Amino acid sequence: MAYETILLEVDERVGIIRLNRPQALNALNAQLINELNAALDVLEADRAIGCIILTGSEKAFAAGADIKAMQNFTYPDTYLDDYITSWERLSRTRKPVIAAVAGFALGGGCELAMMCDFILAADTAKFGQPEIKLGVMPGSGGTQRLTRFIGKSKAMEMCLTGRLMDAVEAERSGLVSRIIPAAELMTEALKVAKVIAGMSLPVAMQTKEAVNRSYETSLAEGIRFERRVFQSQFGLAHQQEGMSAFIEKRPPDFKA
Ligand code: CO8
Repeated sequence: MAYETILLEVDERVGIIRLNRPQALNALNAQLINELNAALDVLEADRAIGCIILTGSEKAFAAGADIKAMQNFTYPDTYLDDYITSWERLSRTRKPVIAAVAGFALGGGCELAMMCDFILAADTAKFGQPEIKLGVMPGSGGTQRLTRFIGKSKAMEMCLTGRLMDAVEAERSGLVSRIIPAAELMTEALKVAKVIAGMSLPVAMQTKEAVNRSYETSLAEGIRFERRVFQSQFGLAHQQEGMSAFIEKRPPDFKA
């Protein structure tokens, strides 16, 4: 498939998806989301890919849903077309996904970043849910994921006022895992992605699933799930390889 609004690149075992609508600060429209979803399908189907990076430009990860495209929607349009439900595809990705965020991650852009497994932020990153200023509220997880990540008080303030949060505040609040100087963002993101892609792919996918399970279930159920998956990993050749490599003082090779 030829992409017009994203760029897809592969570096060793890492798939890199770059949002690419520079004229609109990567504002998200139906074409971009369809292309993003198609690229995710391609990378998920390719067993040689162990980790995915989602990124934007230096100026914007994504400045939200495309306001010009949304302006004339009616309620029957949004309801009957189930508007933005297909935008959640990213959150169902089974392989690990890192968001590398520089510049604006606003509205749907912030929500897209939060659908990834963790966020590496450039020191230029700015996060926010400014939908309320447009007369709507967040529609793709902003009121839910942001609240779980940074707590009720701060999420409520951000969603009700639309104020932006800089990278330092985002790190302090637990929204991002680390801040990186903007010029080094992609080098560092790629380094981290290659570490993950060098692990056993099924174990990395199961680890992701188990961590995500903690948001959806009770502690006892979550621990039961973790225990069962952990036990099943003794059925993988990768468990033998990882433990033998440690004992033999050599790096493990999980490629097979
Ligand atoms: N939609 C459409 N176009 C946009 C958007 C957007 N969200 N953001 C920026 N642009 C366009 C501008 O219109 C401008 O185009 P033009 O040159 O043709 O006028 C161009 O990008 C550059 O933008 P600015 O001139 O405004 O650049 P500044 O550096 O002055 O300002 C800002 C940057 C602060 C980011 C500013 O552009 C802004 O406030 N943008 C809107 C942010 C916003 O309100 N986002 C929320 C949108 S609503 C939403 O996301 C609902 C979520 C739905 C779910 C999504 C699921 C994933």
